Amino acid sequence: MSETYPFTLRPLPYPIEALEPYIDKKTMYIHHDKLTSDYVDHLNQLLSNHPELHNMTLDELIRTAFRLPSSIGIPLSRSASGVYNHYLYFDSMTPNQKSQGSNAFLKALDKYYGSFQNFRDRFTQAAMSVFGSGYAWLVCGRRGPAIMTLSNQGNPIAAGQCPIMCLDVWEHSYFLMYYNKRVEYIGDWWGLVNWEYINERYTELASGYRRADMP
Ligand code: MN3
Repeated sequence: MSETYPFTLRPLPYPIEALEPYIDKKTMYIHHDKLTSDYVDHLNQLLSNHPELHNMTLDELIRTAFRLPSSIGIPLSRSASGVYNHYLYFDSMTPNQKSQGSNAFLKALDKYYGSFQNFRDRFTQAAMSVFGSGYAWLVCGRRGPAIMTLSNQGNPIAAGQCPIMCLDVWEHSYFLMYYNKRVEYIGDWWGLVNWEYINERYTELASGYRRADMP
């Protein structure tokens, strides 16, 4: 994403109730208008005393944070990733899912996972394996798409990877509707994935394999 300091909360790409009945309006309100907004506010607070970081985008901040003294680097990494991760999570969903179709991304999934179903099973297993809070990620590596998990607000950019999509499995993502049943939330989430957006991201990242400077 191209925004820099001072950051403002990016609106959802669909109406707040649009993902019902799978993700309810109240969950989206707390998740976007409250929690993600808090990450934006905290990031701005941290950056207010660091004018040397004011022209950096979120992914530049994530890449830079680990080189800074830990007193600023750790909270900066958490806040910048907290904003980035949520934007990508929200952008990766749509109330108007189109069929996966036949495109470069699906061909890559077939090549590396054998079939879309096998990819889906592996990604679901990864998301279920996150202990406590965190995310399952699909990243674009030199050899193609790869699944990884990170706890809390970890972001693959810090490890030199390019994120394609992510699934938030913090309990606040699903607890109001699904209680402790993460597997049911993940099952419904597959019906919300925005394959057009994911395919565009993958195609852009895979062509030239540049470091992520999106979304
Ligand atoms: Mn969250």
